[in-house]
Amino acid sequence: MDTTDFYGPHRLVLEEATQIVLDICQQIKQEKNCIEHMNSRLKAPASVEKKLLKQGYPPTVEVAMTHLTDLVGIRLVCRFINDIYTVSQMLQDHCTVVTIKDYIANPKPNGYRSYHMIVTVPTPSGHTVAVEVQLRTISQDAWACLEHQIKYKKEIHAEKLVREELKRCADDLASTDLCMQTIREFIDMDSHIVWDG
Ligand code: 0O2
Repeated sequence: MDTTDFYGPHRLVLEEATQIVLDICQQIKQEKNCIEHMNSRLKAPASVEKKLLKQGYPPTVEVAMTHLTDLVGIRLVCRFINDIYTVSQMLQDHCTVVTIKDYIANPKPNGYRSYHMIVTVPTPSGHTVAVEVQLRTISQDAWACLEHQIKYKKEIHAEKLVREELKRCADDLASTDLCMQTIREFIDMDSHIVWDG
């Protein structure tokens, strides 16, 4: 089913919430210059139905509107790990935070790293809407895109090997992200030092 048919009049409310959070993120981006890019999506109807059925609910949009907190998803891709925590703090000044899952401090066993926030915002039409905000570095985003593709591949002959290699890449990228963070801190510090000789 297509997104407009599935969401019906609820789509407008979800789009209002999307715009409110995107505007807040845009403001943060301008203030701090630490968001590389951002995008948003409404959860695909098939994904909504699958999730509701898994939780034992009837797969209708009305049930989704009351039970799911990730119908609106916003992804913010940052340059450095520290930027993620800065943006998260700033978001908390503008939205009500429901939950935070820090898969950067606590990566998933497959190597997935990302920082997930569920926030709520009031909309002009008088609703309170939950929005899932995912914050990642550029390399975490590249890794998650590649890993996501595997889920949709019907058959991978060397799946175990592929998963092991992906996990290794995730750990290497995490280590590189930390090095890049250190280099940036050094450059920032360096610009405040007057070198003699
Ligand atoms: P889509 O297509 O965006 O809807 P659940 O939502 O039931 O899986 P939970 O605890 O609500 O569980 O969500 P969690 O762990 O915070 O993560 C949900 C979203 O994070 C996923 O959305 C993915 O976008 C992303 N994610 C989580 N784990 C992984 C992973 O191992 N690999 C990748 N590539 N992405 C991950 P949906 O619902 O799967 O997708």
